[in-house]
Amino acid sequence: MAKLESYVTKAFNKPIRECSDAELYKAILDLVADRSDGLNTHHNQKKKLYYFSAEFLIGKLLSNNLLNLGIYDEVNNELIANGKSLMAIEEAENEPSLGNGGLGRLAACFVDSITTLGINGDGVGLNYHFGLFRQVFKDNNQKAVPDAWITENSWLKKNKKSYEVKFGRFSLNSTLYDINVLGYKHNKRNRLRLFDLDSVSSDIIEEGTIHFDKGNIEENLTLFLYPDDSDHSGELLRIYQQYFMVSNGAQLVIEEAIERGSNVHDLDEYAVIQINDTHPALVIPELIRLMITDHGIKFDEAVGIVRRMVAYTNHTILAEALEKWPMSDLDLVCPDAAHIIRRLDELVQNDFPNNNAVKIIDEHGRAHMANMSIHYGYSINGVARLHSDILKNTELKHFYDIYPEKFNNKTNGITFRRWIMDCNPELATYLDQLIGSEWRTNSDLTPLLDYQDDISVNTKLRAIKFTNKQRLKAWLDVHQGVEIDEHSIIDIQIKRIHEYKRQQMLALYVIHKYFSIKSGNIPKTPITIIFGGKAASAYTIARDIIHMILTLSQIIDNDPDVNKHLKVVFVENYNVTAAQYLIPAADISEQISLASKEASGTGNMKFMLNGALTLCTLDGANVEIAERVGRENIYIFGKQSSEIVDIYANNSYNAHDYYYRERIKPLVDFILSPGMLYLGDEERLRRLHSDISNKDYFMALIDLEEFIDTKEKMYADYEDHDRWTRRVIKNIGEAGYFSSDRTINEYNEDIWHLEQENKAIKK
Ligand code: 26V
Repeated sequence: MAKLESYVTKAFNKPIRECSDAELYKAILDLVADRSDGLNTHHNQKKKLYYFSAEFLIGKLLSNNLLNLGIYDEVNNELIANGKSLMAIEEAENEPSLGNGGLGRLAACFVDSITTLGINGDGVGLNYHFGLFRQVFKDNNQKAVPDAWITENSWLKKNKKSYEVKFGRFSLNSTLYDINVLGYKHNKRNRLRLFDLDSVSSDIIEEGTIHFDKGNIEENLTLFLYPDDSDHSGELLRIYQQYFMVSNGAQLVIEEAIERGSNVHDLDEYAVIQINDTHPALVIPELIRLMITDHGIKFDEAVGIVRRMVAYTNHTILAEALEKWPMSDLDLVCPDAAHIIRRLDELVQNDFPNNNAVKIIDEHGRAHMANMSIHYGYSINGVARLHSDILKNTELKHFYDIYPEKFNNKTNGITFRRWIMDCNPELATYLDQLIGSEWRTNSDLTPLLDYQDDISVNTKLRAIKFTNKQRLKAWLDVHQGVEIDEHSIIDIQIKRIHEYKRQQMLALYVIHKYFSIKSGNIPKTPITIIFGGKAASAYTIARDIIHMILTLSQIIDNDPDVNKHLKVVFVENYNVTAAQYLIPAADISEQISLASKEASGTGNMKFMLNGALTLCTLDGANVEIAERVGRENIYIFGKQSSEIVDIYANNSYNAHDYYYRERIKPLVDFILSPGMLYLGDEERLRRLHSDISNKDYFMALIDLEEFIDTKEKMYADYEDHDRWTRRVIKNIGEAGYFSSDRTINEYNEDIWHLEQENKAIKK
């Protein structure tokens, strides 16, 4: 039956082949909306999960929704029969700009898995009109411009619900938008609940920038995700956003619980809230406030209820990301919640007198959101085993000493729907042929391990990789006007730009390789090194790193001795869509953070699943990947996390000890070479050179020599194609553990304890 055709006829009254891609996008949107409305929510279940998160980096939804509804092939075939392509149509869809990095993408994988496993659970967040920002490159620099992703035809559906949020000096009424979340071949749906304000206005944004009047809360509240908080008005705006999110969310939780039969005294039997890092931590005092003022519950009872219904996930140990809000700011934005925070702190001080490390409000009058979340939540988890151990033994040791039972680990995962079925259809189909399609529901890829020595499988996997390289090449050409060699080794580092992730270390390797090729060592196979990622606008050194890499890439492009053998690409505006092209094409996955600093990483899992080999430090989930694939199937270098923790504790790192080494100094000094200074911005390059050679807080130089040697070995090993592909097979075969279905199953068993209709995962 021509399913799409009827929607096309209804909307445009013409045949499919005469429609534009934008029109077809609209028609498919209608089709999916109808199908989704036919699915019911879990209205018959008593308890519900609310995943509170400042970010949901969901990516484009068109093909993913078709896939999850099980009608992808049907619609695709109908389009093909009419000379149309789903891939082209998806170009008409803007990627929602509701997230920033790993934490946001994890939240998106989680809502997919929660729904697929048949758990009653919604995501709660904000509807940012212009997202984080769109990254454009100009004069080898990052420029941040508003990302106007919301169009007339989008997945957002206006909901009638609205709540009043009382700030200190004024009140605002919210608007709620929902986005349906469809699980894989499951007959129930959940929703993303995104709060917004009708009064928000783009008119206050300075043309072509992301600057605006930060004091005008009514008009700016949901304009951007993480607006610059380097001044006081910016910091206040962040708190306004957070309080707006949680006050709406808490009112929604209570209202829905009452609808399901709660008398609020038993709220914890009806709802569980997972707070994704500390951005939503204010939900704790807000729930208590609402129970007291709207439902006549006494403070002590309300505290008890909250203590049984809130759980907290920590995603980083970086000090800069541990939120501490001045009480004076909280008094201004949300005085009633601030008052409750003071009472919560008093309770802590009574229970743990003279234990300064666990106070909520410190001696400077700042409220520590993580501390509050640990005291008043019933669970605290890290996101990979190493990270959870560091929390227990180092960063949060004082809390572990008093609440050992609250601490647990939930190693991250990724949804296989998006990260193989959708982005790598050739590989997914080939896996079906080889091992049957059960992996699509149980994430078990171990049957593939039987084929490690099968030459035909080897050959086919390489052919699939080549197809994916061709697809990436075409996409880069269209989107950035960059040409890559589809026969080259594709070596990728994609993630937010941060010194601890050490993009600068990979850039120093590029300089090494440039010298090496200049001196006549021609690589057997050409090499393409691809970077992608945004730098926070106020993070100067991160922007310097982008500038250095773009300038370096230009030098290499301009050098006829080198440009046939080495190419460096910085993908503009890296996002989920870009990742879906990049990851399936990769041979080498760069996971090179300073050990102890990357809580988990999830890109590492996506690359592994798509048949890249990992080059990594023993950090985050790399440790667990290495354990599963075995040391012979992964490339590990660099200092161990325990060594790094000691070096920080003893303050014993001196960049000069490394900078002056014979192999290192020429590489770092190339940043200030005449060629670089000629093409680049002297101020940026000098600042970066000085930072790396004198300070290097995140120790790029400490592991540089080992990194270079390991990379050289890796490129040499690539030449033995059969052996390389054997190891690729081992990596894909062991990736099943990193399915977010496994992660969510663990959250549910250990923390949420909700009904779960679908247990189809293999442990
Ligand atoms: C903190 C801040 C503070 C300053 C303003 C903006 C901002 C934005 C986000 C954050 C929290 C960042 C935490 C985060 O994204 N962690 C990442 O979480 C991933 C999922 O668990 C994990 O794989 C990554 O290793 C970890 O860096």
